[in-house]
Amino acid sequence: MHVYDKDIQMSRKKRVGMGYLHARQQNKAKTKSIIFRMMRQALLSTISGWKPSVSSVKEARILLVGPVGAGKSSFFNSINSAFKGYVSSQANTGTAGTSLTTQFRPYYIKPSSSVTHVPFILCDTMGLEDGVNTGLDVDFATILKGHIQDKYQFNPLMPIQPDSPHFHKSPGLKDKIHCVVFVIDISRVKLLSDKMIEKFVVFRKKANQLSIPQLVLLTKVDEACPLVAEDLKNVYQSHYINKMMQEVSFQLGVSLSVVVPVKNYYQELEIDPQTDILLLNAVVQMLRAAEGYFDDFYNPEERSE
Ligand SMILES: Nc1nc2c(ncn2[C@@H]2O[C@H](COP(=O)(O)OP(=O)(O)OP(=O)(O)O)[C@@H](O)[C@H]2O)c(=O)[nH]1
Ligand SMILES: [Mg+2]
Repeated sequence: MHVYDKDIQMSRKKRVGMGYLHARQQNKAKTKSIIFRMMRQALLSTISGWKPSVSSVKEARILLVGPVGAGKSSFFNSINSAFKGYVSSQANTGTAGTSLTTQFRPYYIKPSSSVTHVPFILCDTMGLEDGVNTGLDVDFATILKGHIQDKYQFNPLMPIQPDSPHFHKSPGLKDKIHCVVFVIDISRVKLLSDKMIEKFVVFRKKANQLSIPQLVLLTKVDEACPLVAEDLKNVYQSHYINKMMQEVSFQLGVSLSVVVPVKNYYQELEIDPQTDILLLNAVVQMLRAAEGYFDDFYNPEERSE
């Protein structure tokens, strides 16, 4: 055989080998993608099948609070996107020095063809600032008790007045907050000022007094760790993410089991099943926490406080 033919034969062998490997990798990626889609669908079904154990309440009201720019509004947009099946941006997001969100905004998520019932409302709020009272600071307890209605404009100079058109005089159990979520940018956990931590401690005390369960949502995990930016499935293996989860649990005095990492949609044009899985898992944790709140009302008649 001519040397030249041999070369061709070798390269053919190589090519076949490489082709085989390539096909195997493609199959693996396909299987992975199918599994992620199934997991995403299972989470959507779990959420839409969830019902509060108190019949007078149809949806869990989840309150998002946290520093300016932490990703509260983006979290609502991301969850809305996960339910819609495409990236949507109903709430305004971005950076503006002070809080971009200045109103109290309870957001409903519309059912779609794949999800017939969405049993929660995400309540977006104004961002907290170091030392400065942004308005939410004075209205926090009033929100928890269900007195504040959609589109209330926070006022740092004074709390909501009972004669305000946004003041609900006699809220029922369905109007109260059933779970508080502290939203924090994971890269800023180490940079939280004493004043901000003090605010969280005060908020936690108020929520505890009303027996409202709390969760900590750590956002922007993609920015915090290159391994996670490369592949979101590394989120629970990342040493840095783990360290920050422990740090925030210590700083705020919450158990590690209520600290949930997520990545929001912030620049993507299409949804991604892996991002959805983290986001929807956060919602499942929130509903489980809210369930703890409703357990207090199980069997006996609804209590008004
Ligand atoms: N890389 C990355 N950026 C994010 C993520 N979530 C939010 N962002 C960005 O962070 C910035 C602030 O996000 P917002 O959702 O507006 O934050 P917010 O907490 O509502 O801010 P205020 O309403 O001003 O208090 C935006 O520019 C977002 O694009 C995330 O998970 N990863
Ligand atoms: Mg906002």
